[in-house]
Amino acid sequence: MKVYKLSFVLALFTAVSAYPLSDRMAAPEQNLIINVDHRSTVSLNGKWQIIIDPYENGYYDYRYQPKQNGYFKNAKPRNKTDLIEYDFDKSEALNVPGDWNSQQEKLFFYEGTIWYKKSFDYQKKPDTRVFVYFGAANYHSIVYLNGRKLGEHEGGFTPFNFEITRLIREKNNFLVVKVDNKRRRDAVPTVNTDWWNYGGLTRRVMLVEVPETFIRDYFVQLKKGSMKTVAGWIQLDGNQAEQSITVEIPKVNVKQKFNSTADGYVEFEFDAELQLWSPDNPALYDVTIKSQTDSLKDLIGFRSIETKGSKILLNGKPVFLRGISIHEQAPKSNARANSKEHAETLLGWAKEMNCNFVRLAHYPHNEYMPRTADQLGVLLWSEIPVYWTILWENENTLKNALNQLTEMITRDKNRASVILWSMANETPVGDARNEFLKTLIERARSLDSTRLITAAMEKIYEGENKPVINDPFGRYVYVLGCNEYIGWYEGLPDRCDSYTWKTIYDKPVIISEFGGGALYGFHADKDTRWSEEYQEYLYEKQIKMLKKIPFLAGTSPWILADFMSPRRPLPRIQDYWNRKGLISNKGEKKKAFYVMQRFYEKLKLTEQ
Ligand code: GCB
Repeated sequence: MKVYKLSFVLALFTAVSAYPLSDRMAAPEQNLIINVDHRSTVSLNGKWQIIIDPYENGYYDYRYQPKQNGYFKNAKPRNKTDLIEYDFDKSEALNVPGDWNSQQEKLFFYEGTIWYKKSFDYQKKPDTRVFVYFGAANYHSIVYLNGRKLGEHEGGFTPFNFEITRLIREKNNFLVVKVDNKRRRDAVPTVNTDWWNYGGLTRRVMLVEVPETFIRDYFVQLKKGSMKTVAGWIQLDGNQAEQSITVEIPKVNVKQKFNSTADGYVEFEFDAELQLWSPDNPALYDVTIKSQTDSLKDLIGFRSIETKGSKILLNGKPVFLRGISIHEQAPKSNARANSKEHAETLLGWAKEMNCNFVRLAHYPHNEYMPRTADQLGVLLWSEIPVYWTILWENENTLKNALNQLTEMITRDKNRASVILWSMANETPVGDARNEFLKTLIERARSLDSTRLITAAMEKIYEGENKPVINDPFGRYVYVLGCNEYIGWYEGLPDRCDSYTWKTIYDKPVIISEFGGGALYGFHADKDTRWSEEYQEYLYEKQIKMLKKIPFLAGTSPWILADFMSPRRPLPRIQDYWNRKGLISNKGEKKKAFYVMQRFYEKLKLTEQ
């Protein structure tokens, strides 16, 4: 890694936010390069050789101490007497990007370490820095190039990169990654979730080539509360920190000049006559940032998002979020989604249902999702996997959650589609939890003051059939998410008839989950669990109830498509699929899909 002057390093920190230095030092995201799609890159996708290593023999010796000569050395016998008990080049291969579980039957339930190795040659370019970039690896990774450790990363759903300018050579590079998806009680998420623990290099891997001093990060959005003032900042990375920088939006004749400080940082603000981005008009502008040493393009939409009482205002006008929740499950497949095509299919299905909103559950999805949502005009909720039973009092757990939050916001903060950052899902009420989540909110606000902050919470009952939203954490969010399963985990669908909802907050509420399971093609009467008719009836009853909630600002039922989960073993019905999808794992639409489609169509018409 490049060594910078201390003042420069400190300045990088100030550019991001005001959290304790010790904390920042530990955070690998300080180096995160954004907008890799518009950079010069070399793909490392494709076949990688692997070694399955359940005992971590390639890492620990027989005294359980880290080895000097682990598998990351990619060693070969030098003579016929040499003892080397592994050989990447004779080992099997897996596709990257891709989870390992869906690629080999023997890895279907596997949780542990797999070593990945990719060999490659590289044409060095003058005055160019090179980074190796991972879209995501689940869950914990240690990365080595040519036998040298580059660093580690924890968290399965956010990108990370390491500089390799000095280590990379023209011939025979070998990049080795130890990926471990063992669940841990102190991790984020913890041991218990309702989705498949897909392991491996689940997203793309590439080399990113940048000039010696480059534009590493920037924020270009409308200023909070404004519909014409663009405000933001730019962060250079490299030794030539003081530069003149321009921000150009050619379509509206914007060409603004600024000078970065000795820290390579500049804040700016200017007015522009912009068409505002919205689901009906997803206007995107070519924005180019040019420094003396670098130039980088992005495609950015401009919109405002606020709340007023129980309303969400998009560009100053109330908007009802006609949503659906989505897991990162590849369409018609038992694999994790990881491509543009997957994003287009999933968001295309949502649009077909007349949605203008999607909840990306329960972790940051791959970058194709927000980029495609920007293009298609879909509003997004994006969240981190602070789910159910996190260790609230564990300092490292908090650091880890903060880091994942930071990486999510760093990557996606220029996407107009993203309107909500969500801190947590269905977490138990308590002081330690509140403190933990408040720290997350502070971090989110310090990184991005323009978006709304939410969390999916639960209701309690004031009396039979009188649910009330009163989670004390509700005080700290802008929008309240509430998950409920009336008619599925709680009574039968008719129960919805008698419910009257209350909230103690004057804030918008999104019913961020409701639903029930149905096996596509299983037909019976509406009282028969798992039938499409039961699910259809449940949705009809839910909709009737939801229409009576005066403070409702949106809905994102559970869920667009069936998704894999080890919690769902019921033979011939579930077979390890959560069947609450409105679309089956083969892409077939269930009856309830059309119930939502009609409901949203009517809402859409009344809006116009
Ligand atoms: C929930 C969780 C979600 C589950 C869902 C279910 O409340 O937030 O992750 O998958 O219920 O299907 O039970």
